[in-house]
Amino acid sequence: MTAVRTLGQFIIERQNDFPYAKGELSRLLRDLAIAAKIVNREINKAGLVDILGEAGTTNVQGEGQKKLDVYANEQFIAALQSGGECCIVVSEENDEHIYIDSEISKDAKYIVAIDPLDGSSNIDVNVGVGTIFSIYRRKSTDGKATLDDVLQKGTEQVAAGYIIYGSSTMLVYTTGKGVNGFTLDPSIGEFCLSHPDMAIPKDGVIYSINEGYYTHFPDGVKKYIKYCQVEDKPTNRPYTSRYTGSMVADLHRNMIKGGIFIYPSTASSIKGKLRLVYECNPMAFIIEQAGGFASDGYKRILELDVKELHQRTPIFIGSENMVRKAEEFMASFS
Ligand code: AHM
Ligand code: MG
Repeated sequence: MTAVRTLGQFIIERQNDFPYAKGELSRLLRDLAIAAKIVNREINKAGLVDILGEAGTTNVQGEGQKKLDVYANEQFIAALQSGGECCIVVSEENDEHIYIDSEISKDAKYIVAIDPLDGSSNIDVNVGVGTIFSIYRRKSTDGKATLDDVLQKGTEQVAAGYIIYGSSTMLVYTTGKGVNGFTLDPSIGEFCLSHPDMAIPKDGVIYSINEGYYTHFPDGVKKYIKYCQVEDKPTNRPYTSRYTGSMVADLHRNMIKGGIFIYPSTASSIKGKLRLVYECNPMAFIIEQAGGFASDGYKRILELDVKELHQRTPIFIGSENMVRKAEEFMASFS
């Protein structure tokens, strides 16, 4: 019989991968995993709104119900606050970065950027949603960490991960030494190693993009979509189109099966929709660690300059050969 390896055990085993490891990053990952379990519990109750009360109302126990994205944001921030390893949190839900000022976090070295509940419009229809996180080490060595500590390039990430609240709940993360996936076993309340050394196929047959905006896409993207749809046996075309509206779910599927996810610029939103710091950079780090690639259509996502907390970027991410092909179309037509 093979023994179960929990996330907690795995993190401790891998701690020595870091020359400066003192257990701080391990504790930080543990704190995020605890918050993920609490958020997971709440998401699983989401279908019971008729019994428990709608968000914004008071439930039968007299407790106020919160919108799940607000709830998730509070849980992750609270876990980071009480863990003591994080000095600044950047969240999709907050306009400004949040300083964690407490006695236990006065020597904290890590900055966490987080999208607490990505794809939250899917909650109402019981389709998978996710959490995305990215971890940096602060660069400044004394005083309070600053905005410059936050605005680091994606290549500077020390860890990144996502949690997918799907038909089962999984936590997938990297510390720059491959990607490992853990499935939550609700009966023991632990994330257990289920997907060691995840690798994305170099080629795939799935393309994921919101084709409803087709007429607003740049020509390079329009031509690439047409390329995906053309019959060509040697390259397994036409490809299959799959899009849930939840980036974590779409990328998780494409990582396992092989595929490309695109959120390009559109006529009304020239930088696209997705945010660099807490959506694109962490996903790019994970996908590259799994052997894939992420681009803004021309340049590697992880090397983009970060100027603002909520900066947006177009993204082409997934199986390397598919992303390179899409870049060729962008170079030729856009
Ligand atoms: P959110 O952070 O407000 O949930 O938005 C991000 C989500 C992604 O998960 C998803 O890929 C995209 O928005 C879907 O957008 P659209 O409905 O424009 O296709
Ligand atoms: Mg989001």
